Amino acid sequence: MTSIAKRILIDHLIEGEFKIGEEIGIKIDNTLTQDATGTMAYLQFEALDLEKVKTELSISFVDHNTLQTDSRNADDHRYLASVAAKYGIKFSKPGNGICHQVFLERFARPGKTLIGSDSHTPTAGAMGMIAIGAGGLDVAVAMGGGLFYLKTPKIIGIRLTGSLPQFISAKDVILELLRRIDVKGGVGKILEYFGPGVKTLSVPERATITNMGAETGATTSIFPSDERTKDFLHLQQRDEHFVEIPEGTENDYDEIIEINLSDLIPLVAKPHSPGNVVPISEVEGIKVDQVAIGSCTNSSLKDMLTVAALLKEKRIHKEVSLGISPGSKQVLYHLDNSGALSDIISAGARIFESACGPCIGMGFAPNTDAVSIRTFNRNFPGRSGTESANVYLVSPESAVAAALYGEITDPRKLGNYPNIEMPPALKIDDSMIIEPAEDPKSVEITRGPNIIPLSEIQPLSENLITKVLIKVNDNITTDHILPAGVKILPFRSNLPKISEFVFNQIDSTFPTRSLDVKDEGGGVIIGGENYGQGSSREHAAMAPMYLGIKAIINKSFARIHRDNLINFGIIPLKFVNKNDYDRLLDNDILEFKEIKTALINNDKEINVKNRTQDYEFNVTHDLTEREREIIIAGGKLNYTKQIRLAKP
Ligand code: MIC
Ligand code: SF4
Repeated sequence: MTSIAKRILIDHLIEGEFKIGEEIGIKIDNTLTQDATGTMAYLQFEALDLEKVKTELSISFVDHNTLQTDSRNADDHRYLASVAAKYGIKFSKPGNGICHQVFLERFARPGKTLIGSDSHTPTAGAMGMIAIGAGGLDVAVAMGGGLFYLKTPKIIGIRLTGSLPQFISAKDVILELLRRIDVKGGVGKILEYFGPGVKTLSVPERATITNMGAETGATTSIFPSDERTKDFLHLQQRDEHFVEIPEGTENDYDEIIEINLSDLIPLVAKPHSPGNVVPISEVEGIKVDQVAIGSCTNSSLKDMLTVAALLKEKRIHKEVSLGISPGSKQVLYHLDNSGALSDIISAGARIFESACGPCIGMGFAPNTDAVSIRTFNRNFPGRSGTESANVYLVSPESAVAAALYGEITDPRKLGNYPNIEMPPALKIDDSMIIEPAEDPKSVEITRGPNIIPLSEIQPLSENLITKVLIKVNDNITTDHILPAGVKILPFRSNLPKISEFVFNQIDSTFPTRSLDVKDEGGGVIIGGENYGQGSSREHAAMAPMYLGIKAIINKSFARIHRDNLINFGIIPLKFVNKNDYDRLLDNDILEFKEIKTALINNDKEINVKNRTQDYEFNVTHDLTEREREIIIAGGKLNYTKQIRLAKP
C-alpha cells in the first residue's frame, strides 16, 4: 500500500517522477474559482484564446465580494456569469454559498484532482480528493487542459486515535496541529489523516481540519474515503460518486504526528497569527466585543445546528454583537426548516448572507481596539477591516460561550452538550448553479467599465539595475502585500487601480516610489522567512509586477505566492547567506549582471552588486527549468502562448 495522496497523484501523473522535491505535472479533473480571484483568472483564460474548458468540471463561485456597494461589483458578477456560460463552466450565483462549502456538498468526489484559485481549496480533501490552492493563472491554464506543476511533497501521516470529548470539536484538532507545527510547518508537505480516530469524524468535521491545514503552509490535506464519506454522499443524493479509498498504514509516511482526540482541550489562536495557539484557559476572562461564526472553516449544517442548540432559550451578552454566516443556501435552508434558525435569532444574533463576509473584511468590521472572537481560519492584522482589532480564532462551541458570557470562556462551562440530530434527508436544490449555455457562440461577454484588460509583460532583460523599495520582516502575508476588504476588493479586475494599495498597511508610499523608478530599471523587495503566506491572491504578485518589481530576495517563500511570482515574471531569489539580509538598506541600488544568462545556464549562485554600499553578495534560487523559461518569457501567459504557437 501507499499513502492516499501518493496513489491519487501517481494516478494523475503526466510529467516527472514522484521523488520528494522533484517537480511533477499532474492532470487536473476539476477547477474552482471565486469572484475575488476569478475575474483575473477568466481574463487570463480569455487571453489563451480557447473555445471551451477542457476539464471534467469547472465551476465559478461568487462568494467573496457580494456587498455590491456600487455597480463595479455587480458588473464583475455579470462578467463571471457570461464567461461561465460561454466557456462551459458552471456558475454558482451570489447567495448560493461559500465556494468550499458548496463544492464539498455538491461536487467533491473521492480520488479526483482539483485546483482552485483560493488557498482553502484543500477543504475538499475531506472527501479523499487531492485539492490544491493555486494562483488564478494556474487555474486558467488547467481549465485549458494544461498540467498543474508542483514539487513532489513529503507525505506526513497524522495518526488520529480516541474520540473528541464533549465541547471539543474539529477546530480544536487543527488548532492543536497548528500549535505543534505553526504557520510554516506544513510547507512542502501533504498532511494525510489515518488511524482509528478518523472514523469518529464526519465529512464536515474533516473539512474543518483540511480547510485550516492551509494555515500550516501545507500543499494540501487529505482524509480517506470511507463509510462516513458514503453517508455524506448519500445525504447529498450523490451515492454514485462514492469510491472507497482506504487509509494508508504507518510505513507509507515520511513522518508521523500522533494526535489523541480524547486528550484535546479547547484551544484558541491569539492575535495575529493562526499559529499563535494556546489553551483557552490562558485567555479566559478577556472581555469580548464581537463574535463571528461562519466562514469556510466552520459553517456546515452540523456547526450551525450545534450553535443553535447551544443558544436555544438563551440571550447573548448585552455588550456583544454576534454575527452568523451559514456556509451555503443548503445550510441556511435546513437551519430554517428545522426551526434552529429561530433559536439563533431569538438569542440575539445577526444573520448574514451565505458568503465569506466578515472573514475577508466585507462588513461586520469590529470597533476600534475590539476583541473579536471568530470561528474563521485567519487573524492576520487588519484582515477584519479594523487595524486595531484583536482577533481570536476558536471553535463554534467556544464562540457561543464567548457570546453568552461576554468574555472568553471555556465552552465546557456551558453545561450539558446538546445532542445534535442531522436531518434524515436533505432537500437538494441546485437551482442557483447555472449550467453553461447550450449555444456558447451566442453568448456575449459582459464587461463593465471596471474590468480592465491585461497588458503585455516584457520578457526578462539580460541585466537588471534595481532599487530596494522596501525591506520587510518574517511571515509577511499576502494580506500585508495586498490587503482585501471593502475598499480594495472591488478593484480585483482593475490592476492599475488595485496596485495603488500594495503594502498599504506597512508603507503607503510604496506604489508611488515604485512607479518613480519603474522606467529606470524597477525595484526589488527584500523579505524574511515565509514571505507571502496566506491567501492565493495572485494580485499580490501582479500588482508588484505592474509597479515594476523585478525580483524579491527573501530567506524563504510560501508556496502559492512563489508560484504566482514566477507566473508574473518576478524572480523569487533567496539569500545564500541569510546574514546578507541585515546589511541591505532601503534605496540601495542592486545590480544583477547577466541574470538572464545565469538563469538559462541554471547557475545556482547569482552575483548581486550593491552599488550604493559597494559590496557584493550571492543569491540563489530553486527554479525548475520550466519555471526559468516562464520567467525569461515574461510570465506564464507569454510562455503558454509561445508553447501553443510552437505546437500547431
Ligand atoms: C482568503 O481567505 O484570504 C481569500 C480571500 O479567500 C483568498 C483569496 C483572495 O484573496 O482572493 C485565499 O485564501 O486564497
Ligand atoms: Fe472565504 Fe474566508 Fe474561506 Fe477565504 S477563508 S474562502 S475569505 S470564508
